[in-house]
Amino acid sequence: MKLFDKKDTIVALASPAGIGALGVIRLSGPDAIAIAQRLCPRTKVLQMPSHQARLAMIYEQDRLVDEALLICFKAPKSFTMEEVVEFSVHGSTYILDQVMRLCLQQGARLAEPGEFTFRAFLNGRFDLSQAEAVADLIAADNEHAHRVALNQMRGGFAQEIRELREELIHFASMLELELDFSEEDVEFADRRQLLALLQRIQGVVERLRASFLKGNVIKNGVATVIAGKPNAGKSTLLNALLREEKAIVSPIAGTTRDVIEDVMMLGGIKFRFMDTAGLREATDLIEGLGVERTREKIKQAAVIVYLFDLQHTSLDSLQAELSSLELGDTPLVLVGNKVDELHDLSQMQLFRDAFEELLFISAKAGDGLPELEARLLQVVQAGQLQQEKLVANARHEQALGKAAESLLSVQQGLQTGISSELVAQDIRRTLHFLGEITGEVSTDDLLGNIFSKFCIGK
Ligand SMILES: Nc1nc2c(ncn2[C@@H]2O[C@H](COP(=O)(O)OP(=O)(O)O)[C@@H](O)[C@H]2O)c(=O)[nH]1
Ligand SMILES: [Mg+2]
Repeated sequence: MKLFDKKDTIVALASPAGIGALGVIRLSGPDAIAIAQRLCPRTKVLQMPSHQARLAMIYEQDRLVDEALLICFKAPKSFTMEEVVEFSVHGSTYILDQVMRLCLQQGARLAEPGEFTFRAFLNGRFDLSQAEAVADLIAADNEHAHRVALNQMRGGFAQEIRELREELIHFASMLELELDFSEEDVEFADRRQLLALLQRIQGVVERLRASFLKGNVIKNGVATVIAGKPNAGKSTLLNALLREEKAIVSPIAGTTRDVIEDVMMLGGIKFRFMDTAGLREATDLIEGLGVERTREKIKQAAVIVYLFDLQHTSLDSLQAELSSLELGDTPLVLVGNKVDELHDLSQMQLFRDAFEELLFISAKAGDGLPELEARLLQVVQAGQLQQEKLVANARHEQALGKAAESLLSVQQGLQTGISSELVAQDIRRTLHFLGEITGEVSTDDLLGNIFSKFCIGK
């Protein structure tokens, strides 16, 4: 994709489209203030001080278009570090269209998605990870997500990475200097210090990678799969948790064929609940595909809620079902359903003895749901989500993963005494991946990809 032209003055609606009490139109670029002056010929816009609001009449020739509030932000003290103008106008779609049209007529062009933030990045207002946090901040729909995004926008872990990267650059150049003097067998780069630095970086990278689990949970929700045999009551449970009739409930086994999904806040944390097709030998093609999907979802889940019908399940078959799930490390919350129908107390005791952590609920009557919710919060360690500097962005996590790999080869290289040339190469790779996070290393593709996901006006 072609990257945005920086010499243009761009304009966009900064508030949501549609009718509102007010609408904000934002201009940025070398001609922003001049264009505002042409829209408001009776106001001395060019003489206005920066950062002060002023009432200004917008005219098209002699026709008054609107009474607006005007603020000029003079470069470099603006979001984009360019000349910026904001008009607050009355929020009718007609007025917004008119003012936009006038700005275009006077020489501005429509901003591309993310172009304001892109300019802020190019002009050095913040690094790439901070620019990405702007998008996260706007999308944040809960307290935790808001805090993580705000933190990241204000610098987050990027500063730490930048500093470590600087130190590493220093060593890389020392090593490369050695190569120039290779005849003379000198060592400019102290190997012991280099190893210590590498270990320090490795520690930071690993800590940040580990935080992604939490960061991702905060941003995208805890992927919680409700699994079990047909008729266990999975759809009933989903509906009860969401407090709405989302999934079809029926006594006919195999009713749910696709994965039904919705989000819900529990204790300030977003959970993505997924109701799935019951696990059994499918009786037709569509159900078979549904069961296949269930198995996929189980693999991707952060938590599995495994539900079974207390009355119609024997201990042996339950144990067999659980081992066939192949859960690995994924936490499991085991739930016996239809406790309202269970009158055989010895049966209950049997299950209780076999599974210490077993919860008894009635999805239909709503019994035991608060306990289930509390258990879910406990499993995701809600308390630990308070940590401030988290990696919440999948791109950052990937770059960290690659950095970790190359760091390992540098360390191995040093220990096995391979040539400085190869070590220097691996260090350059590490520098590259760390730099990708902050944007010190970037390609047009990468930038285009990131900023095109923003919406227009950001
Ligand atoms: N008695 C009783 N019946 C339930 C309970 N939960 C679900 N059911 C019934 O079990 C049948 C299957 O429920 P459904 O949610 O469709 O199960 P799914 O196949 O696992 O999604 C329906 O007739 C539900 O009304 C419960 O807690 N108690
Ligand atoms: Mg169902």
